[in-house]
Amino acid sequence: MMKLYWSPRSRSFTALWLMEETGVSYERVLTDITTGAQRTLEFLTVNPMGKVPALQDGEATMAEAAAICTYVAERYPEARLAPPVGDPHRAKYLYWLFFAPSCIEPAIAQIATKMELSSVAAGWGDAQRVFDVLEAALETGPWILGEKFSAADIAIGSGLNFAVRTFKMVPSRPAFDRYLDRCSARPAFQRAQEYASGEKI
Ligand SMILES: N[C@@H](CCC(=O)N[C@@H](CS)C(=O)NCC(=O)O)C(=O)O
Repeated sequence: MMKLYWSPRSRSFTALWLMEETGVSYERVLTDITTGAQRTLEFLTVNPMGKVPALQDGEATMAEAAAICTYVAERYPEARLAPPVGDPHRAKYLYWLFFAPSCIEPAIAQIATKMELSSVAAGWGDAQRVFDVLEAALETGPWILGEKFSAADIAIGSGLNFAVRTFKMVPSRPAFDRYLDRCSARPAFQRAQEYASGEKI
């Protein structure tokens, strides 16, 4: 059984939502970052970065929420969270999975720190461009790839949810609201939120 190392009120939400979407049993290993549990030698062997979420699957260990989304979607193909190799949707699927940590995350950090950078040099351009591109992609819906929900929605949806709803750093837009309403209506999202909020361990 996979072990998911997680902490309430953290980016663990993405991996919790993912695991809940698979319908597969998994073990949640509480690694409370407010107590320093992420700095124990035992945890550092799972993720030397000392950050949650992290995953252990038998002898394999890994971290980084978007990488966990990619890995788990492939480990459980029956959950249909990834277009199979050869499916033309796979290109955009991988694009959006990488867009979450490569563009949404730094755009949020840029807003939080008011950091000024050349948009030509910054890999994500700038926050305005990131959220404009995302808005255009979500205009049609219902999901980032169109009709089919995928692990890319988990990576994108949780990043957008943090930016727009949890931390209110990014002003909402009608397409974001419609998309986030659809994400948060999913039972797996709601179960993950119970853990992520600290309501349930
Ligand atoms: N790039 C990582 C970021 C994970 C991350 O920053 N986790 C934070 C909580 S949101 C953490 O574990 N912080 C504990 C620490 O740095 O000591 C991912 O996307 O999974």
